[in-house]
Amino acid sequence: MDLVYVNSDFVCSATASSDKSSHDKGQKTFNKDHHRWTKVLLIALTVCLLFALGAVCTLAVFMARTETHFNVSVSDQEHNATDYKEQLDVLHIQHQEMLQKLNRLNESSGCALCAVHWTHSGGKCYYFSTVKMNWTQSRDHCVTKGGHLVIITSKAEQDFLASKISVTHWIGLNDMHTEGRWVWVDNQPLNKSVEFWMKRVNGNNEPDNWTKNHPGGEDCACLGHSLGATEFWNDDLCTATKRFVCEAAAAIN
Ligand SMILES: [Ca+2]
Ligand SMILES: [Ca+2]
Repeated sequence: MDLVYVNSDFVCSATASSDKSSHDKGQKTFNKDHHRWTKVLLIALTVCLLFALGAVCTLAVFMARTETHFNVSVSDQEHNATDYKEQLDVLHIQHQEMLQKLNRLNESSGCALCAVHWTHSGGKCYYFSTVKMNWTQSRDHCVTKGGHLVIITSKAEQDFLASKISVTHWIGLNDMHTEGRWVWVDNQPLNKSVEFWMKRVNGNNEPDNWTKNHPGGEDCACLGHSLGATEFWNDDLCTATKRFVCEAAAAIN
């Protein structure tokens, strides 16, 4: 019986030993696979990181080049703008000098830069009427003379015209179609930076669209006021009769 038990122990021991050996082998296999997959994952992760790093570097280089290009471009534009402004200033000075020469030439030699009875100034010709007409008649009369009711585009022009008249004259400005929207006879809206409406100390400025004597208001502009001052603009009743100023291009301007 003891032999049987001994054999039985041996069998059990052998079986247990065999199971342990098998378990160790499985564990080793599992560890090997685990290490292999860990290595693969690490390699893959490293490759991804290298790609990401490469992309970041490429993006940084691209942005640096773009910024450099943008800065150079802005610098060029600023330089060009400065050049153009200087050239424009030079041209403006040359234009003014040429106009002064033309004025002197016209005054001294009687060269026909303008038609008879027209006065030359600043490359334009002006006709100061001696007869009175309402605004519409004045406008049409200027056209028949080859010009148009005067369009004032600068302080110099305003000063020149004001120096030439002693009574109010129609100019080519009206707000007939829309009250308060002043337009010149060439349909250009009044430039708010070049307007010379009469201002009064008491605040009763022009244009006032005065309706006391004429309910329809005042829709036509004139240089000077009927009360005397001629250096500023006033709005008046379009059917009133006044002298007027026509304008036309000079033969050389
Ligand atoms: Ca008006
Ligand atoms: Ca008025």
